[in-house]
Amino acid sequence: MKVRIIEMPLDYGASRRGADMGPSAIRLAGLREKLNSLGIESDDLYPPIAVPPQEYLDPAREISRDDAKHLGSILDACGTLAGHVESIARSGDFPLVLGGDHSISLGSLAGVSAANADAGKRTGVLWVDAHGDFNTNLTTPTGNIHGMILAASCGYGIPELTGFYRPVRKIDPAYVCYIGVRDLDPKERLLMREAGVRVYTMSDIDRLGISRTTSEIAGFFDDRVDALHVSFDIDAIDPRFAPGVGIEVPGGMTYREVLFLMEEMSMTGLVTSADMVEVNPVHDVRNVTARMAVDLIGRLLGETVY
Ligand SMILES: [Mn+2]
Repeated sequence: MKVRIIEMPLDYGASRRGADMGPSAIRLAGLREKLNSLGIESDDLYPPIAVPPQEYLDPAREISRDDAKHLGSILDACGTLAGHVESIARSGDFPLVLGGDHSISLGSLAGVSAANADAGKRTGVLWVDAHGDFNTNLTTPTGNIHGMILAASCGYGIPELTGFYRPVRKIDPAYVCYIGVRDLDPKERLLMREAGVRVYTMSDIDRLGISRTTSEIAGFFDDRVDALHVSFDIDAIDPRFAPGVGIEVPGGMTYREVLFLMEEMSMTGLVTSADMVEVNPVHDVRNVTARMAVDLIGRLLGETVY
């Protein structure tokens, strides 16, 4: 297996600017060196996907509505991403997508689900996030597409998003599990309940402990799916540890807990693709958050201390 790194410098799915610098920060924090040290073969997509900064978006492509901001530009960029991710997944390699805000996962999920579905594999999704990202145009308080991506991938929302790439539902919500959740919008929570996703909130981690929580999550996927996509929003970590994020929500997972989570997910043997998103260097301190992202990727790909 080879890890194929794709950089997605896109930040217009969010209100706070700066996540477009996430891929550079993660690269400079030593991602390639980490993979080399683990003996993992890897490459970077070159030339990278061209994602114009917000100031240079093409007005002719820029469908934008108040309830789905920068829709046209996000669909364009994610369409290119989905094609790359699909072909990597089909070849049996590991697509690793570096965001960017969480809207890029529209492309990752479309790509992996297309490849897996054609191979007769059920795709599970572990959404590591402070947020639900399960709004639609009707429930969103902001119109920011990064808050709608998982709902859209599960078939909820405007047809431009739900029918993106292929006119089918990408992910069965019965194969979706969250961890780290602590900030949901009221109508978003109702839709998550209706969809039937599994959720481990911060209170669940407090109640069960991280060890039992992760073993339940491993069992959840082991019973249900053939391939697991891990979508890691760095804001799942408490902002005391990871200040360089899109939306800081206090009361998050500790650095130790997320490292442990990634180790345990690696040990399931199910993980075949991943995103690392919402690293925001504008708000970071000496690139510490990007360095955490590198360590998390290492653990997810099999690194252990001893
Ligand atoms: Mn997110």
